[in-house]
Amino acid sequence: MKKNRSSMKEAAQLVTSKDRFLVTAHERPDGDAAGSVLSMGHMLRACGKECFLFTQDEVPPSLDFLPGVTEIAHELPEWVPGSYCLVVLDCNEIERVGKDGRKALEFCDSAMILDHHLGDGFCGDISVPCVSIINTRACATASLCFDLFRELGWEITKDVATCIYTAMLTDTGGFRYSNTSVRAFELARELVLSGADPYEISLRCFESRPLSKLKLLGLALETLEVHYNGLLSIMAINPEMFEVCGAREAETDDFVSYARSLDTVEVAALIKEAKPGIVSVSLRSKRFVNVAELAGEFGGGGHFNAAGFRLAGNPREIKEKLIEIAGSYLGRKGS
Ligand SMILES: [Mn+2]
Repeated sequence: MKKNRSSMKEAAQLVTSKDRFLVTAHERPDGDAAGSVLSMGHMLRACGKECFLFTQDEVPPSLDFLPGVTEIAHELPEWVPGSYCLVVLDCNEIERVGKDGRKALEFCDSAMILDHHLGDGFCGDISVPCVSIINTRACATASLCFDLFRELGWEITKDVATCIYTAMLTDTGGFRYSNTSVRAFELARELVLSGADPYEISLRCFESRPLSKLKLLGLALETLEVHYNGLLSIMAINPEMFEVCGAREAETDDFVSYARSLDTVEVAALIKEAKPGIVSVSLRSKRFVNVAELAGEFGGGGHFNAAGFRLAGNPREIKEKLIEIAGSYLGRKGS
């Protein structure tokens, strides 16, 4: 049996059989990562299970309205190995959890992955029982959490609906991206019926930006450049810009969408040097370029239309290499 193709029923059986959970997601958590971890935590606790919520990095301030967000820890406690079920959400490689990912795995006697990114999962690499549901068609990992709760017959509370709705809203870019499916709308309807407030959540997600962020966006837009007749757009941010604006790294989460919004663009990139020598690149595409594959050439990954990678190096050199390699991807179908 291929371990990355478990059924929801198998996942439900694992959850039912365990009492203690360590729930985590990818480092630098976004709306889907945090929303998935919190919805899982709320549901497990409501069923009398013990759970420890962990993300390597802090949840961005823009998501501090999520119910229970302060209960997510960013350090692992000293534990006896082998007594928890590890739940990994919104990523499927243990390294994506962060530097403590391997340590988290040691605590556990079983594991479960729920994710919608491309990848095979780590079940094949570990010896403990492992359930893996990787569905790249799911609009958000939180929608898979929802399916699991349904399978278990658990009732969705207002807090859980708020966490899952936020995850879906952010991962679909406000129900605009290519993952915005019929199922996404059906699920959104159910979540609103369960108490999620669409207007309030959208205000918190999209219209509660700190001044520092808009100032930084202004500087970033000044750097916008295009290549290959406008098919490729690139924006860049350096440490001085963060300094001048008093902005934090997490505040740049959606900047690449401005580069993508240009009429001629197929591929957009944001090259961000938050700390000197550490370069994060966010990639987006509109139609035919698989940016997960493009990111893979630099050791990263993600989805067909949204991906990224992180490297130590010189941002100018990384940009030159990116322009060259992106050119070959655009040449396959571009003008
Ligand atoms: Mn996601």
